[in-house]
Amino acid sequence: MTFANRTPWPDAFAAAYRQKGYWLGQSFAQWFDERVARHGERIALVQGDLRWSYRTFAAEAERTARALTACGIVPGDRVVVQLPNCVAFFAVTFALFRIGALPVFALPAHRRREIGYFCQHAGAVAYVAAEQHDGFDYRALATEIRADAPTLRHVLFTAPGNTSVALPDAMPDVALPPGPGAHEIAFLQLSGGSTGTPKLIPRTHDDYLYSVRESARICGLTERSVYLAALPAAHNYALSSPGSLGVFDAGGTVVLSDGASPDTAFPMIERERVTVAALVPPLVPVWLAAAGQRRGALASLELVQVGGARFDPALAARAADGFGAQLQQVFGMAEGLVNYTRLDDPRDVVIATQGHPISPDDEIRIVDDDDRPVEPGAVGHLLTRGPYTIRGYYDAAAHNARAFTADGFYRTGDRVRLTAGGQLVVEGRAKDQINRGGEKIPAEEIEHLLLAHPGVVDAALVAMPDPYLGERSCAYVIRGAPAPAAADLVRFVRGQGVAAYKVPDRIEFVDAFPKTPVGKIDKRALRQHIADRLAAAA
Ligand code: OOB
Repeated sequence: MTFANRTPWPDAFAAAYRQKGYWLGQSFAQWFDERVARHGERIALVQGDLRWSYRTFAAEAERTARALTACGIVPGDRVVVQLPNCVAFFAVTFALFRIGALPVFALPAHRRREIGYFCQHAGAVAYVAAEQHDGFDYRALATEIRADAPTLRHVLFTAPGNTSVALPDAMPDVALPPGPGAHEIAFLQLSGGSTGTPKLIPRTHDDYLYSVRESARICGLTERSVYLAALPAAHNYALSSPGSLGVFDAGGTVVLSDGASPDTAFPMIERERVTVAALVPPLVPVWLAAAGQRRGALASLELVQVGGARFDPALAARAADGFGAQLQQVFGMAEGLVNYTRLDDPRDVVIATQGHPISPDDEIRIVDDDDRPVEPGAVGHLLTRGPYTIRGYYDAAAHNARAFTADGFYRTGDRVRLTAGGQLVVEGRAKDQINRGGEKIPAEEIEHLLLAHPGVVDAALVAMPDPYLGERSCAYVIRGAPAPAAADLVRFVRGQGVAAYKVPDRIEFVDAFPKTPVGKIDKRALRQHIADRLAAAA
């Protein structure tokens, strides 16, 4: 099957990646069958008191694949999957892999605007969600998006408990299609984004499985590994770095948690003897404080990963000592490139760097504003190309021309430097995005929403420092008449149906914006302005 909307690797690169054994020509379904044959009776998934062996998992995925096929889902179809951390998420995902249909991995926090956009942009034929989760009614959301998503034929909900998707029983003679080729797109991941509309990331079976296998190896996973999935399971970090898929690669166990607070997570760690947990930086001080009070709760932990946002070295030093487990930093992106500190790296490397790439064939360039390499050790823009980094977003030709160099390097938008030892250190960001404790807010998307308000003349969203989340969002607004109050604008943005984490944390009214010499809004000056105000108030 060919996709007009993807940018494949050039033939010479693809051939080299195969020849070097990175791309094995194996689809997710074939890889999974191997795991099931090898680890059949081991426990793959734990959700509360429910335990699925690899064999049960495979049977559930197969049953779901037949039911989805009976519904008319065929290879190449896109299906928006928005589920909390539950076994149904894995049954549906692996059912779609088996069919060769493409999950579009939404996050539970996404709302009408995001989900509606994914359905339209991907031309999705189905949307799968839990009826209710975390006090939110996804049935109402489904009704709203249906009106504007002409391709959407099916809305499917999980049964109570989220252990399966409520589907009609398939006719016993429903035959499954032969399954996709390894070079085809397996799913669409979401980009954190910096533009007005989110971008979809096409990942192939070949490229993703390479990153999964290597991640599992780098993180030392074995069939003894017990991984706590406390961050959203569909996010690239929790899915593949090494995440649930890395655990399945090794034949270990994934323990599904409905949240990452110590109250929820610690009892599970204790009960299931969890060995690996993945955190974002804001959770670290909270976990350290709770660990101090509940000695022994984390005794089984061997590896604590921290990634997704800037991790303060002083906090990293506390984490290296405070968990009684090995610390690992993870600097990755859904577009591909993932860096890890290694388990045998010296302590200073683990504390003060974000590690080095998975693959010897991950190409790294650190450049100035004119794409010229910076001096060794200097800070510059990170560009990358390699065996699991995409060459283009899904159906986004104009954006791709900006987001990739002519020779196929992805412009990550991150500002980094390379240490003498070969590790990357993230120093900042050039992309117009706020990283709110690991959750990414594209500034332009929210500015666009603010500008839709009749009382807003202009708007600029910037990051403001926050002791807990690292960054929160502050919207600078020039008002017209009638002048809205800050609370009106917050309500207005929320009312347009965006994820709560994207709603501005603070609104500042000004008469004019500082401008750069070329006449653009000077966001650096705005960030400095709000940082100074917060410091003065503290
Ligand atoms: C992960 O993936 P995304 O796609 O949500 O976000 C990627 C961006 C990076 O470009 C960078 O700006 C930021 O998130 N980031 C970090 C970081 N890890 C990610 N910034 C500073 N320090 C870090 N350690 O966030 C993601 C994907 C796979 C594994 C881990 C994280």
